[in-house]
Amino acid sequence: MERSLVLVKPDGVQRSLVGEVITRLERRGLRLAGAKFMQVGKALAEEHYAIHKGKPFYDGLIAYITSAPVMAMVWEGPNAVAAIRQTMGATRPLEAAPGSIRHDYALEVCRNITHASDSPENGEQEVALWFKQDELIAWSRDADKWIFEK
Ligand code: IDP
Ligand code: MG
Repeated sequence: MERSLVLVKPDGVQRSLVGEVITRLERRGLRLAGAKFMQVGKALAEEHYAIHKGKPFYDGLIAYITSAPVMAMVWEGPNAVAAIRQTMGATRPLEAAPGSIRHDYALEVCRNITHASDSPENGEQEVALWFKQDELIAWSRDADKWIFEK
């Protein structure tokens, strides 16, 4: 079982796509483990995007993620990281597969609607950065046995 941080970034929230993102992840079979609607401060933004520090788009990226509220969530499931990134689509919307969120709702890389963790290790790290332990729910769904093999 893997976990991924998922953010509906400020453009997704402003464009009323929070429900759409949740719907797609729910329908895929992933299980929600935590969620909070929040305004991201500069410190969290800089820690979350530390790997991009020094890149030409870094300042714009920090400004973007702190510009308005985000919907922060944790989704889990078997191979959740790869499955979620597939549902989101490639970073650059014009390279995203048809049917993916970034293909269907975005045009520009700097307004690409969502964030999702890029490896199981980063999934755990990002979940720990964004959520306190008591903000996460360990639960099972009646449908789990019809979605997860074990
Ligand atoms: P990811 O969100 O698909 O994991 P990353 O390469 O980790 O993509 O980049 C983080 C975010 O930074 C992207 O989602 C996008 O919002 C922004 N970004 C990445 N590359 C560029 C760029 O070349 N120009 C502007 N923004 C970029
Ligand atoms: Mg990334």
